[in-house]
Amino acid sequence: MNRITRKRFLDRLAAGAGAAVLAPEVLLGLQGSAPASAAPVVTPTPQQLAWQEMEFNAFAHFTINTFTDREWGDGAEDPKLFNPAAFDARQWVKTCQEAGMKMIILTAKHHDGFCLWPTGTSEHSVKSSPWRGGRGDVVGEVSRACREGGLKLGLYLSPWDRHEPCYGTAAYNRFYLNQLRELLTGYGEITEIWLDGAKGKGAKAMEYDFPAYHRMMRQLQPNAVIFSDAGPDVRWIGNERGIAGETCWSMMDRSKVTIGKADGKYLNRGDPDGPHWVPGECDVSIRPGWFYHASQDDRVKSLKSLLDIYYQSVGRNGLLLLNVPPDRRGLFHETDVARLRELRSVLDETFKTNLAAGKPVQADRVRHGSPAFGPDKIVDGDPATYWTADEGDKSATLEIDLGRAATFDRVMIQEHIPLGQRVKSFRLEARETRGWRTIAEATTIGYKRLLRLPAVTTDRVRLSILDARACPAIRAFGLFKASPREV
Ligand code: FUL
Repeated sequence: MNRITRKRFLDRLAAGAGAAVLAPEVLLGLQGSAPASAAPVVTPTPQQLAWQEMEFNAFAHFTINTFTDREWGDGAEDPKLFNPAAFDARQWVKTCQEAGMKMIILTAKHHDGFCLWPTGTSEHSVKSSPWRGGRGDVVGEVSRACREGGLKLGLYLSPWDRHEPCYGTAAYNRFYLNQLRELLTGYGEITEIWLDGAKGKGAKAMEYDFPAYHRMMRQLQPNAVIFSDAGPDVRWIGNERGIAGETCWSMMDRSKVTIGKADGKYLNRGDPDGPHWVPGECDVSIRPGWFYHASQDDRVKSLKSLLDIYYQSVGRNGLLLLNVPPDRRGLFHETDVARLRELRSVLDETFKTNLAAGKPVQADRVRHGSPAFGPDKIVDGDPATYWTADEGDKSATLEIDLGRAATFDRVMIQEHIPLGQRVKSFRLEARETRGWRTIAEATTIGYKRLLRLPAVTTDRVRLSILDARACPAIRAFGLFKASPREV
């Protein structure tokens, strides 16, 4: 999205989004030209929209475990073990930027309790390590590098803490809040706060005061989105393979989910009737483990595997949070860096040319017959405009005239989600000499749906919305030919 269009888009979102019921007129500033929508549509906040637009972010699992070769530390580790020899947050940021990622989420504290910043709440931190003579601050260096490099910063602060002696008592909630306060006041803007629900079997019982945690987050970082199994802003997708449901709704019923005891299937699909907008985040590691292990240097995910994940996360209405664990030097490993570069260049090549861009489009219905909602809006490259139908229309057909035969094998469709997620099912057809042939049928679209198809050569494509929760609103449509390097 170019800068001006994006700004216009975000301004409109800020003006119109977040309400429970929105008619298309509201967002286009055409109030009064038609009655307001009565559709019970749940919509995102501007923060949730900006979050979803990021599409692809990095997770960085880095702590004492990096030096003990473990996935879960038990909290008894000697802080002196933490000593990255060549720590360079700018190398992380540069790698992420080149990969097209927009944010790094750092494990400020994992389950072992070791803090990557010089906290005043505990001695179990970088302060007690030999790194930078005990004066180092990983959170500080990563936040500075992110700001310099134009990336957003998110923080993971594990509620489960295996080191802190007061864990299991009410005092731990105060301890956790103090840690949160340090992190949310000391490092500038925090865009996402990641609340992991994990806890080992047999661990001490602890009643986390999530409402108090959330209150502090809202107060100190009102623009941050809060992640957990149950949101409130963004939800776990229900597996650690980075894969969203084939059907994936951004809505859910938060009251049906308990953090740490989530029903993975429910989270994976979302809930079309859910009263809350809580889009899915697909977390997965580029290696088998979340933390770096030299023994896994030859098990970095293949390009094919990363592409499969991309199409099943970003391409299924999710955000991809790909973990890239820094090594003992404090750097992203060369193999991971090379793989990310490869992934970016293949995706760029695949999605460089939209064969449908600017082509004539016809629709069997247009809201009020108004050009403001015309079908050309789905191929105009402007994220702020969209085609939509009249109130009560649950199906529609749009036909794209490519002018001459073109070959594609990737399809991209986006709903205009400031108006909520509406489409329940759709079909794609291609015109061939003997008539129309169905080339794909699928369910939800949401923010973005990507389809991989066997190559199709045609001069006309038809998109039929078969069913929707309310009149469909489509922002963008694209046809692409995959890079030959996609395997
Ligand atoms: C899990 C944790 O137990 C893993 O160590 C990792 O942090 C993953 C992202 O979440 O719940």
